[in-house]
Amino acid sequence: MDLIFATGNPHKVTEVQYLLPEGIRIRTLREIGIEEEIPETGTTLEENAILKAEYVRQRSGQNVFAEDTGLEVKSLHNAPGVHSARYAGPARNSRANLRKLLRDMEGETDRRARFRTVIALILNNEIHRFEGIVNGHIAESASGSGGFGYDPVFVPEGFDRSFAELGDEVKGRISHRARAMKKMISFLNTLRIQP
Ligand code: ITT
Repeated sequence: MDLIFATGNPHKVTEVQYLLPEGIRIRTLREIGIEEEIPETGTTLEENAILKAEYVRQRSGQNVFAEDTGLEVKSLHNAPGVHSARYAGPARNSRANLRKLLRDMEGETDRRARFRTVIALILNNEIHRFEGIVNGHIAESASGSGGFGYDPVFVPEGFDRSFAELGDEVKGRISHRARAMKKMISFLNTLRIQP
């Protein structure tokens, strides 16, 4: 099965490739000639995931999925959430976002947070949604060089190191994205065994 993954983020592509079983092949936006940035004007992760998938579905006419991810910090009333990419401003600079987050959390003792991913899959014109969540907390400072985005400050539950320190194998097993992807893959597998 061929699916387009509607993302402009190469880190997401790498993580998703790692999780895919043999029978599912993804094609990237670059491969199908979509280079522009897709507008993300929704107010929820779900809306943005659907917007991205719809945009590419309309231009390609093919089956497609997109995902939107947010970091939800309890003491910040679930910010940055849907605004995670632009937390420190429109430049979408990951380092600046991370610095702002650590500043906003200075002196805060409740550091509970979660990553949440919503996938929107458009298959034969029908939309299907899959959610993945990983709970954890925000470290006092950044550490590690793996992953991307907020990974250097996010410590998943059951571990004492950040996603950026834990590396691909752990992230591929327990992350928000891995959990949402596993749900989508199970769904696709149920379609394949139907007569
Ligand atoms: P799309 O083209 O798929 O929209 P994006 O990078 O804009 O790519 P999002 O809007 O979903 O993706 O990302 C929101 C922000 O959250 C962005 O700043 C990312 O760096 C960050 N982020 C997303 N997934 C992450 C992960 O697994 N670990 C750490 N940070 C992540």
